[in-house]
Amino acid sequence: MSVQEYLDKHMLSRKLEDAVNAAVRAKTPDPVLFISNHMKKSVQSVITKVKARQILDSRGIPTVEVDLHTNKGVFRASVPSGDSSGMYEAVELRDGDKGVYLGNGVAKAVKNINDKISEALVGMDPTLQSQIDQAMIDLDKTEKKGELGANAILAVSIAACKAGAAEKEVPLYRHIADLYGKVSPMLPVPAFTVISGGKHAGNNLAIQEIMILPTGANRFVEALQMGTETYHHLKAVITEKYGTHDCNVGESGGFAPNVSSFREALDLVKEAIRRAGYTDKIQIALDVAATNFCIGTRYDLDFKSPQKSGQNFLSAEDMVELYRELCNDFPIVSIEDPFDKEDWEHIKRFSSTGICQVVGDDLLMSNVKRIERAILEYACNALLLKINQVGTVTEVIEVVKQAKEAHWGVVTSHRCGETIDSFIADLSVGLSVGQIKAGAPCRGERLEKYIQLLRIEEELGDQAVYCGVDWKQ
Ligand code: 2PG
Ligand code: MG
Repeated sequence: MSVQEYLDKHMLSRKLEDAVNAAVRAKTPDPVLFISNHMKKSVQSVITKVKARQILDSRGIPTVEVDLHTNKGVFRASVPSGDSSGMYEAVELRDGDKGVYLGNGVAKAVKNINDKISEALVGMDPTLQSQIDQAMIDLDKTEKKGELGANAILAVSIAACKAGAAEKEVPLYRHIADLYGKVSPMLPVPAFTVISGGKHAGNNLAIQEIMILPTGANRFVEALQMGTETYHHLKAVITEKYGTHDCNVGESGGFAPNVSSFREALDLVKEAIRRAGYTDKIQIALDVAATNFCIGTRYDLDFKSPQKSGQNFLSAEDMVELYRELCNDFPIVSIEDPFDKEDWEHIKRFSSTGICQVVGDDLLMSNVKRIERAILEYACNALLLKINQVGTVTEVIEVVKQAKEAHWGVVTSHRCGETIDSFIADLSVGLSVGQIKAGAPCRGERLEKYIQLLRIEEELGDQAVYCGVDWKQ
């Protein structure tokens, strides 16, 4: 090919001339940079390669990280993983070879990305999120993404979403809002985990998480300050009462004092809020994760204490009464998984009291059919959204729509095994969900989400709206 033929084939003379003219019109002080950006924009972005690797989550358990390459850049994402898992959620593919990472390796999921998914997506436009997600769903062919692994699919889906935002030159939350079909991003109220128990900590407390919600803040930056100050006051309260060894923390950073009852733990939190000066401005949420200590139809609140386990059971009726009393004595506004995940009868009964927001996590497993049933039966009134139980960004958006159409609250959630990916922060702003729980205001993998929310608030400036008292959205 001659030089002239090459120039003609790529219409280089015309494109260069256009770029030069644009630079002159803009009177830019740096024309070379302007021209190079102008030329770059005129090229459509396509996925050129998807490369995955096995990394570790915050618990030291393998998970998937992916680099999605386009002709314009490299976009990275990783997926979290949790303790609770069930038959209705998307399948997390693990190798099962007990000799390697105790069976938790994700080499198969990584290989699926590097071979099959990469091949299927090369050449696609990263702004077309639903087409990318559908291509992976089609390739997988199973109902719960068990062939390729939801951990493989979600990592790629998030990375593509980041690439799509970059191609549009908009912040990630804005791109997500566009995908959802709405335009008013809002900063969610954070639910900071301050006390950990259940499967997340080695103390005797049955309940998994006690969280604080700075609903009385005016801005997210203020909410972060209020939550963090209270967290530190709580450390002092625990130290005074039990000594420093009870300030060890659980998997998502909440303190794990060796308290023996819900009430004892809540008293500590109430006192910390008082000392911080935020009574009436900070409210409390619980994740009971009651499935973990439901034996038959009864609840063993001492399930982690070898001497007492199996001796003191509460019936579901007793649990309803307990919640009623606690909501009366403490500023509790939300309770997640108050009963076993199959105890539809009592969660319905409890929700009908209207005492507080009732969040379905293990109950729903972010599964469309379970959510549908819960909506029809008025079983709960908020969704705990765990994106790795869903598997693609497009389906996550659909699930949020489903919950919002039923006028439910939505809580975007971290998992106990987290990475430093802050995608859920942008997701919660872009979808205006109103609530996010991402652990304590400490530990890098938790903070990354909260700090991303700070950055977003700063970037939105005067346009930033913090949900605050409207946290239920
Ligand atoms: C939960 C989550 C997050 P896990 O139950 O809400 O705290 O825990 O990731 O262990 O399922
Ligand atoms: Mg939960």
